[in-house]
Amino acid sequence: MSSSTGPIDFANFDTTCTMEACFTAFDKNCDGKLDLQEFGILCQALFRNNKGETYELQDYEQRDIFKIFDSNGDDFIDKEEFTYCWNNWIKVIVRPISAILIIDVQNDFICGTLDIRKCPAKQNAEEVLQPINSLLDTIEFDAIFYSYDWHPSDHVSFLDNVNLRKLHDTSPIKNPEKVQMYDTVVFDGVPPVTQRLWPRHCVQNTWGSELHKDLKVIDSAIKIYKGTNPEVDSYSAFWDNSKLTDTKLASQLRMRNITDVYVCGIAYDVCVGATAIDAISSGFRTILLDDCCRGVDLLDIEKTKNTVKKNHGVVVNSDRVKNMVDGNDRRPELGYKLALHLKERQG
Ligand code: VGL
Ligand code: ZN
Repeated sequence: MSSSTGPIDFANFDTTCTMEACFTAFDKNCDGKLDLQEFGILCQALFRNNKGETYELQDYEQRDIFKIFDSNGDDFIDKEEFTYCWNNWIKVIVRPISAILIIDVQNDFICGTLDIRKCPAKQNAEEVLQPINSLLDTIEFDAIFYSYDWHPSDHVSFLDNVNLRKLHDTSPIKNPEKVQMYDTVVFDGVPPVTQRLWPRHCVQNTWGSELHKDLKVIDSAIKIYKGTNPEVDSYSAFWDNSKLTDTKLASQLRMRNITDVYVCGIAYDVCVGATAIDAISSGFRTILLDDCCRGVDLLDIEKTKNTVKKNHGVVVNSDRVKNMVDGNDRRPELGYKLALHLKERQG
């Protein structure tokens, strides 16, 4: 990171930055259009944080973004192209609309039947409560969602239900007597279903499926229930594992014009990870809150973070959220991903 001051301060967006003023400020040679170099200077002013540090945007990323907004391909961004860039890209980066998704902060994962302290990483899920509550206390999110793992009693993921269904020929374990906790099997069906087996947990309307009593619950928040189909598990709060049914979370977010999604909760490498990946593929700028998550397996937690980063999401601690929500800490990864998404939408 280097420190330099741009000609336009996006931190004072509402008072000093009109589209016209911005275009003029970056059109250094006053030819009525922006070339790649002028656009690069704009990017430097855009991708900065509250400490005045500029984030590095790779040259290829800058070129990719430039090409996306140079829709007629003449190597300049003219006024008309800039209008589109301003409304769909710059405005989102400087004035994001933010939602927080609080994933499965339920008794069973913290102190019940699937207490993750007993899982390989031996993490204590209770530790997510304080940082999540603190975020809810200090930050005005535009929308708040709580997801519930919400299983019927005969759910396919419960080890003690393994005898309710036939194992498929391709199952790594074919004898139901031999199947153990956390094993992965394949159940018969069209198509066959791959399933990891967990202790009975989060059964609908039981104490185990309630949110932890110390979790702050905002009245106006929206609740998302998943894993309700007995035959299909659902790690992500967007889609079940077979992508058969969506929970309406994506449409709820779009209805509210949400651009940025902050994901936290339990379990980091299972439901939180699956939700973050689906958030990215659904076109939301996605931020994973590292200190607000606890998980099952350390290696899988590492893989989750790497997958999110590889797909242009960001992984941060919760102390960075305030400035990001306020548009005062603007990450190039999220800007790059948004540009790619806009290109996809244009076809
Ligand atoms: C979860 C295992 C089984 C989770 C749900 O919420 O991460 N993990 N069902
Ligand atoms: Zn479950």
